[in-house]
Amino acid sequence: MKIEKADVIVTSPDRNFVTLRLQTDDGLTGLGDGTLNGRELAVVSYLRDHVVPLLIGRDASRIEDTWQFLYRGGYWRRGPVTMAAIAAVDVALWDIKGKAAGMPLYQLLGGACRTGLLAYGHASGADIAELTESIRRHLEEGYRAIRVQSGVPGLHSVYGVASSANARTGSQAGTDTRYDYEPARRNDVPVQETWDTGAYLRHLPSVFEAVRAEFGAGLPLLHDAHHRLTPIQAARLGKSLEPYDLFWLEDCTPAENQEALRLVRQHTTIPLAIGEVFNTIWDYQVIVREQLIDYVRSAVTHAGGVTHLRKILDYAAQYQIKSGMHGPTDVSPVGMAAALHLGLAIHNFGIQEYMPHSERTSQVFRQSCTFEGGLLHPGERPGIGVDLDLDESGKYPYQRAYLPYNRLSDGTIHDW
Ligand code: EZ4
Ligand code: CO
Repeated sequence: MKIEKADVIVTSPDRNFVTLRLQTDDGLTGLGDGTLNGRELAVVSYLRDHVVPLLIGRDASRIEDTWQFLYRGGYWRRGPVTMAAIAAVDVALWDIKGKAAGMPLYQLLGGACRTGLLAYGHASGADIAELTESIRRHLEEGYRAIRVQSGVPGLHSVYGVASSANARTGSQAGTDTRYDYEPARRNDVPVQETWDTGAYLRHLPSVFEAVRAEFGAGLPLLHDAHHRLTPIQAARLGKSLEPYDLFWLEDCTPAENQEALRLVRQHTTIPLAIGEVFNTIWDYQVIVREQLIDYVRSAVTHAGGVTHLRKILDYAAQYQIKSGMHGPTDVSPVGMAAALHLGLAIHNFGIQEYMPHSERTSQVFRQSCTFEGGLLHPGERPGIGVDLDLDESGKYPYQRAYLPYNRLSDGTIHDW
C-alpha cells in the first residue's frame, strides 16, 4: 500500500479550504484537512513544496512513523502551518486505513464510547431581543447547548455576533449568511473593528441574566471571550458569570501565557476552555498538569491530526479534563469528520462545537455525518466518510481573505 499520488486541492465554496488527497497504488484515496483561516496558502506551499515529494512511494499504512518523520525530520517543529500540514497527511492516512479495513475510523480508534456527540451551536444578537430569537431558532433546530455572544452598547460590531439583517433572520438560502461574522472576509485588507473591554465586562452579566430568565436553569450555555482579557479581567468576568452556571468560558486570556490561568483559577470556579490556536501537546503542558483548564479546544486540523490530538486528550484525561474541539466553518467537512470519529472513540469527550457548512461547501464535500436530537455522529462509511467532488471544487478558485482585527478607541491594536 504505497502512496502513489498526492494532490493539494484549494477550493473556496463560500470560504477557502485546503485539502490533501492521497492515492495509493492499490487504488484507495484519503482526504486530510489543512485549512488555516486567513493563511491558507502557507500550508499549501508547505505541503506542495516540502511534504508531497516525501510522501510519494511511502507505505501508507505507517501512520505514526510518517507523523514522526514529518515532525522530527523537518527539524523546525510546531507552529500552526507545520501542524496543519502534518494534520492533513495524518487524517488522509487514517482515511485510507479505514477504507483498507472496511471500517469507519472510530472503530479503528477503539469503537464508540457513546451514541452521539453533544454539539453546541452559535447564537448571537446585537441586543437581548435578537439574541433570544437566535437561541430559540437554534433550539428548534435541535441544539441542546448554546454559545451565547452578544452586542455591547457603544460598540459597532463585536466578535461572534452576526451583523446583517439577513443573518439575524437565519436565512439559509444560497450561501449561509447566518454566520456572516465567521468566514474571514474577502477584502484586500483586514476589516478593522473597535473594542472596549470595560464596556464588555459591564454588559455581559446582564445578558446571561436575561438568557437564564428566559430559558431556565437547565440549558447548557457557553461563551467565548476570544483572548481579549487580562488575567485579572478574566478572573472578574468568571466571578460575575458564576450565578449563571456556564458550561464554559472560552479563551478568557491570550493563549500564549499559560501561567495567566493560575490567577483566573484562584478567583473563580467557572469552567475554562482554551486552545483553539494551540497546535501541540507542549502548549498544554503547564495548564493540564496544573489543572488550570477543564476543556481542550484544539481541532484535529490544527493540532497535528488524529494521531497527535489523541495524545493531547489522553494526557488531559489523567486530570479529568475533557475535549471541546474547535468546530467553526473554517475547519473543513474533512477536518470535522475526523473530529467526530475521534470524539466518538475517546472516553473523555466533553462537547463538540458545530456550525453547519454552507450549501456550496456541502456540494464540494459530500459528508456522511448526521445531526439528530442535538447529537452529531460521523456515520458508518469506511474511513472518515467524506468525498471530495473535484468538478465542484474546481468551480471555486481561492480568494484572499482575512480575519478582522481590533483597535481600542485610542488606536492601540488589541487581541481579536
Ligand atoms: O475565531 O475559527 O470558537 N470559535 C472561534 C472561531 C475563530 C475562527 C478563527 O479562524 O473562536 O470563531
Ligand atoms: Co473560540
